[in-house]
Amino acid sequence: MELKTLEEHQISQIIIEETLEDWKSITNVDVVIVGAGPSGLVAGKYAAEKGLKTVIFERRLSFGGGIGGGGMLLHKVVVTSPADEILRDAGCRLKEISNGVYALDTAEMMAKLATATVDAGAKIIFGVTVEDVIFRTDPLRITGVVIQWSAVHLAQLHVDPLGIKARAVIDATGHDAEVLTIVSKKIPEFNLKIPYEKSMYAPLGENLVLEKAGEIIPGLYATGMAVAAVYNLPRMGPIFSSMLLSGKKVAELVYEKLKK
Ligand code: 48H
Repeated sequence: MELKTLEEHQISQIIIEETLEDWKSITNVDVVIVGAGPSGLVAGKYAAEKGLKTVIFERRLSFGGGIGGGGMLLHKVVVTSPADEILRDAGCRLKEISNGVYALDTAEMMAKLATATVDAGAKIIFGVTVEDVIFRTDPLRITGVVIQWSAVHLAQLHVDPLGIKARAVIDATGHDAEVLTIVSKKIPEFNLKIPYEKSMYAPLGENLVLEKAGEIIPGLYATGMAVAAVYNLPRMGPIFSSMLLSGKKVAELVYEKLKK
């Protein structure tokens, strides 16, 4: 077997040209999703399946968000019906514990959800932090996000960011609801207050996160734990049904809005 080799600069050229081709298209999209945790991945999968041009910006160099940590680092996750359908749709194998109650490995859930999202056509970009939003007035609305390399943030360098245009932005940043928090601090005209989540009450938290997931202010949606932060809803611990179902719900709401 003869191994094909490349000169170092040829490797660099391929990376630079291929990356730039993607980035040209990423600067103006239908949907920006902030965070590649469970809710963001599911939102990305269903938005892309509907034909929406979708990009997920993830601060870290991996996907899955809080899935990998399971419950106190134990490598199983619990989901209940009908959220199991989303996981089956992504090819996950579930163990039925009792009627409508399932468990699966954290690694399988992360890997297969991400594969399904990528296969649906969503782009996941690692190492990018959303640090601000873009807005317009008349009517007042969110029209995009402001991004920076996470490494620049970590090094605390003063580097100006880039702006990305999006017809819809989804905050899937988890407990801190980072995008919504930025809006609450920087654009008082939206009159948005973020009370953050309540203490644990799993059944109530699961139901309310699913019920309240949606468009919070024009152009900006919340899914997953970000919903709990906006409405002061109880946390639910390591059960992921409402994370998955709220991701799907938000993707469908965005599609309904954008197709008009
Ligand atoms: C780019 C960012 C930014 C940013 C954050 O925390 P996540 O897993 O979020 P969810 O809501 O999909 O799932 C929550 C779940 O994991 C969980 O914590 C539960 C169910 N807790 C219940 C309880 O009681 O504790 O993922 C968020 C992702 C992460 O990967 C972050 O790195 C990323 O978003 N992120 N990416 N720019 N500004 N902020």
